[in-house]
Amino acid sequence: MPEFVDHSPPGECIFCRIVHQELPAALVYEDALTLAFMDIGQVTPGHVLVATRRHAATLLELTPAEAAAVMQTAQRMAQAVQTAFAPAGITLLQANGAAGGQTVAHFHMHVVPRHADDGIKLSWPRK
Ligand code: DGP
Repeated sequence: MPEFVDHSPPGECIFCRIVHQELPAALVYEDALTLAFMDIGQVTPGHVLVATRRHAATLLELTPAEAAAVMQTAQRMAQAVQTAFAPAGITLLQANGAAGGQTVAHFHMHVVPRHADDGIKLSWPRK
């Protein structure tokens, strides 16, 4: 069982509201299963979120087709940010559950353009 439970009342998930155009967002891509829009926080310029069109809280709830579509859209967005922002690198980040760092309970993947001096520190234990 996933440890993360989506407690959003029906219709009040913020990303569902973006999907249904009830909330404004800078939409940059959409297809049958996914959409991509600019993250409101912009960790670095060009920071994009890839979300499922259907409400699913975490990776564990995606269909195989949705999981494949998310990665295809993430690659498209990575190509787009590479062209538009010429980053030195690109980080994909996808959090599941509060303990995994997820704050919005609607599946999404971050596509973050990276630069050597961007100040982002990914803390990851390395041996
Ligand atoms: P995470 O912490 O991985 O669940 O990422 C959630 C992201 O969602 C966070 O980077 C900020 C972004 N976000 C939250 N609310 C909104 C919103 O209303 N619009 C947009 N575009 N992004 C949002």
